[in-house]
Amino acid sequence: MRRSGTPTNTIPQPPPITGAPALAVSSWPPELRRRPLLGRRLFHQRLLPDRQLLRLPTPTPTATPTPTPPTELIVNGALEGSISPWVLSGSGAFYTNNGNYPHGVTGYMYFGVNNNVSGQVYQTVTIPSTATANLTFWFNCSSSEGTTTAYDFLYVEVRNTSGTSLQTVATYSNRDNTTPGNYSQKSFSLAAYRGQTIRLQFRCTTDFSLSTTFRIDDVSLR
Ligand SMILES: [Ca+2]
Ligand SMILES: [Ca+2]
Repeated sequence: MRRSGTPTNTIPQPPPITGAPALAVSSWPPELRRRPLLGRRLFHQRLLPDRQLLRLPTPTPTATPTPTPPTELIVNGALEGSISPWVLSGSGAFYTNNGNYPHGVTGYMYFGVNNNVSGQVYQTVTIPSTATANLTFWFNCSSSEGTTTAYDFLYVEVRNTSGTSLQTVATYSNRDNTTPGNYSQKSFSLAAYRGQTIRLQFRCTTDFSLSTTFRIDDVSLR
């Protein structure tokens, strides 16, 4: 393609700035005459340092959003030092701060162990309406039962603050048998309970023979 016209060295001039006296480029110092745009600005700034008079835009600082990590809603989900503030009851629920099969560090809760027992551990938690409400925990089951039929159970439950069951989130049994300490992480949404105060509960029942042990550690709700 052929260009029309001839190249020009003309430097475009900015429009005159209202309120500032016009100054001929020829009256500028030589170092500014070579750069008329900068020169005009410098002269006007010297004469009219007020930025508003110069009509120069004032930079607006933009706030950089800082991502906030989701707040942990479970207290002592790692079960270290003591079981507090979890509430334990029944003949088939236990806590150890120095057990052989933790998922993390040394403390964890465990269930079953003996035949014909039941027991539960719960924590009361208020889920903000803005929370993602994702429940995670680490689970391990070891059992003398076979894996064909479920006889011994661990339920993960949401209850109201009076203890009435609202939902069984998950059910595990001797069919989940693996080696002691071989944990797997489980994940569930409790988004349905945003804006509510609930009990998150682990509850166990065992039958008359062949024992099963369920272990729970590192519980998180965010
Ligand atoms: Ca632990
Ligand atoms: Ca059993």
